[in-house]
Amino acid sequence: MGNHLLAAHHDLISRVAEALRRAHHVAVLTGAGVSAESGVPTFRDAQTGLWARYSPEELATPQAFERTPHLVWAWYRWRRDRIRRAVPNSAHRALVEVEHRAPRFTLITQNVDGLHHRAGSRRVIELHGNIMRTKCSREGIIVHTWDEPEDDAPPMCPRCGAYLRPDVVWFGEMLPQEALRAALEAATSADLFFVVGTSAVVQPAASLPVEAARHGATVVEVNVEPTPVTRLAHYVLTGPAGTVLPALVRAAWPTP
Ligand code: BJW
Repeated sequence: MGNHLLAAHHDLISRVAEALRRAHHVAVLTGAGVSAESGVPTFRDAQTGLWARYSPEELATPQAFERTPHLVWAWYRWRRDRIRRAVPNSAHRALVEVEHRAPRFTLITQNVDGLHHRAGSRRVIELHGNIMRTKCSREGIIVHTWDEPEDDAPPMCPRCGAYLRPDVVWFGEMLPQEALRAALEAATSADLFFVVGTSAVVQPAASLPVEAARHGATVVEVNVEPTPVTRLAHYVLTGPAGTVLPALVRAAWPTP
């Protein structure tokens, strides 16, 4: 976002910054858009490159892994490579700053890329797992060391011989129950709830801002385009998270 756009936002940024300074419990829900400026592709924006012809619904399901394990494994291997090369951006870093400043802070992410942790966020609720962890597709046990086969075949579980898979949540699978409980508790107790870089169409994460608003939180959306959250948000900051969030932090806590 250019300076002229930030100028147009000035009044809005000041008001949200004031809310940020006064908040007792700030909760933030992030999605793929927060990592877009680190070069990690989002799910529902126009896909580019090798995987452009597949939708997430065709790859991120247990059925896809059963039908075409090589294809699904190759997709995750490709994504892990990109994520390893990516570095956290100014949006991730601004959220670390908010964690340091807010009396209580909860970061809830749908992202599996671990970039919030790498930026320095300490407590992160990962709703959809982590792409760098691997588990047995039969028993669900986390497997720490395994050999990457030369071809696209998924590696085998050293205990039972079933395929290994990434420890992420696919469509039709339950979210980690403790993570979901903690996210819901945060959404219903926060007084300020940010929704950053998510299309807000995937459940149950998409219900968190709705619950937050129902329980009295001020909801702030940061996104480059409208989403289903836009109509319930009290403030909508339109622009890239990597520009909007640092501007907000600077306005809330100006450095001398
Ligand atoms: C920027 C930006 C910049 C870009 N700055 N912004 C109730 C009703 C209807 C359906 C369901 C329901 N309950 C359950 C379902 C089914 C299903 C579901 O929700 N389907 C919908 C699609 C309709 N949900 C599930 O199956 C969930 N399980 C579940 O509920 O279990 C119980 C149950 C099972 C069965 C039946 C009923 C109940 C599991 C969902 C798991 C989602 N998994 C994935 C893959 C994870 C692994 C992996 O990474 O491969 O999670 S799918 C994918 O979507 C991934 C993401 O975390 C998730 C959300 O995507 P996100 O982050 O919002 O990304 P995008 O690309 O969609 O959006 C990017 C946004 O950024 C855009 O808005 C851009 O504008 C913006 N942007 N640049 C700011 N610089």
